[in-house]
Amino acid sequence: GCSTPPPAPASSISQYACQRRTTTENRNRIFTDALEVLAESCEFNEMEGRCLAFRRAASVLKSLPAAVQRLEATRGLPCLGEHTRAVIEEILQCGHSFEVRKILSDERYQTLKLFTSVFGVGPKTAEKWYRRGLRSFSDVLAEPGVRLNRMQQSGFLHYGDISRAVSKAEARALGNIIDEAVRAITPDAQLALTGGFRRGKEFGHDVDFIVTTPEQGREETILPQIIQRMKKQGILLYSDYQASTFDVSKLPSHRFEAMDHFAKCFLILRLEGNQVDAGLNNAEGDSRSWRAVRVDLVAPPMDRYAFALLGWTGSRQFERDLRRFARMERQMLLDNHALYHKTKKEFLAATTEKDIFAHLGLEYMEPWQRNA
Ligand code: TTP
Ligand code: MN
Ligand code: MN
Ligand code: MN
Repeated sequence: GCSTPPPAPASSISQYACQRRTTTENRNRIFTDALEVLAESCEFNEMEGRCLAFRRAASVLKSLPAAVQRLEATRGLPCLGEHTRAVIEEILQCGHSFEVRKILSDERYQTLKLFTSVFGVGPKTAEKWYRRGLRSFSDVLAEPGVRLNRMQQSGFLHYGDISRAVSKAEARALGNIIDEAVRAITPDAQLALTGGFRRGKEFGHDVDFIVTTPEQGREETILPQIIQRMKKQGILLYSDYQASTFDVSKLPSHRFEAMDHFAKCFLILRLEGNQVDAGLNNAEGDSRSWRAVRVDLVAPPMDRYAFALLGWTGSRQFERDLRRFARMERQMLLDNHALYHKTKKEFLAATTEKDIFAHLGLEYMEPWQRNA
């Protein structure tokens, strides 16, 4: 290149994702995809520190308004270490990273990636299967020593459908179905889309909803009722319901990245009106008018709604950095239930997400700016 681009105002970019506006438009995908492979490989090898470092670096690159075209453009950016810079430089020079290529062709990485792509199979189980010498789904399913739990059985049963991305149109259709159920059960309930689709993503791995009721305590019974209704409608393919273990007297929770205590369910639903003809490229001619979709529902009490909505909207990196920012910069503890001021020893109430950002002294970020 001949013309030198103006240097990025690197010093103005925060190390915290909650102080960067990150849309779904990622101009640095070539780099962030590579860094995410490195992060995942670290995760499989239980190197959490390095994993987080790669994820933070990828997140910074996602927030940039333009593609990185020269290594100098990354000077002054936060969270980019030596290793990340070397990967970026290699990609700039050769179009790919040799280290990433090596990981992608590694049998252990490929196998763990395959196994963890099954609903209900985490890194621990995947590792266990790998150490048994299992390398494929047919290996797993033929192994007498492997006992699949109910979730994993459904994961294998609906593998083709639930590993296929969910579109915005499909998310909308599911929203209508759930809204109808909620309306029929409790007309004054509040239902909202959350997760990746609330952030404006075009595709997702599931669809996330949050539901609450003005009547305190009523939210604890609404999920079992929704589940019952869907079962009667014949659209419930799998349901894992977890009753609330939320206890105000146990706040604040000090657990990092722990799941919240609200009533929730992880579902697989049958969605009618399949737009793709499944029979087209299928030797068995398995043409169906429906597909299976993963759906998550969470039901916090109304006075926790803003915290739950903020927590479930994500992205995961955005959430991590919100909590880290609260702890490191404000001496506060944030989780899906509450915001607690450690030195003042008091809870900060909130009815909207804007209240929480304001308590934290952060500029408000719209959901579509939280794709960190
Ligand atoms: P996901 O549905 O896993 O992720 P996503 O919607 O951002 O992206 P996609 O589904 O398209 O892959 O989680 C959404 C958010 O919900 C995420 O920030 C983590 C949060 N979450 C909780 O806070 N508690 C929970 O128990 C679960 C399951 C998720
Ligand atoms: Mn989701
Ligand atoms: Mn807890
Ligand atoms: Mn989810």
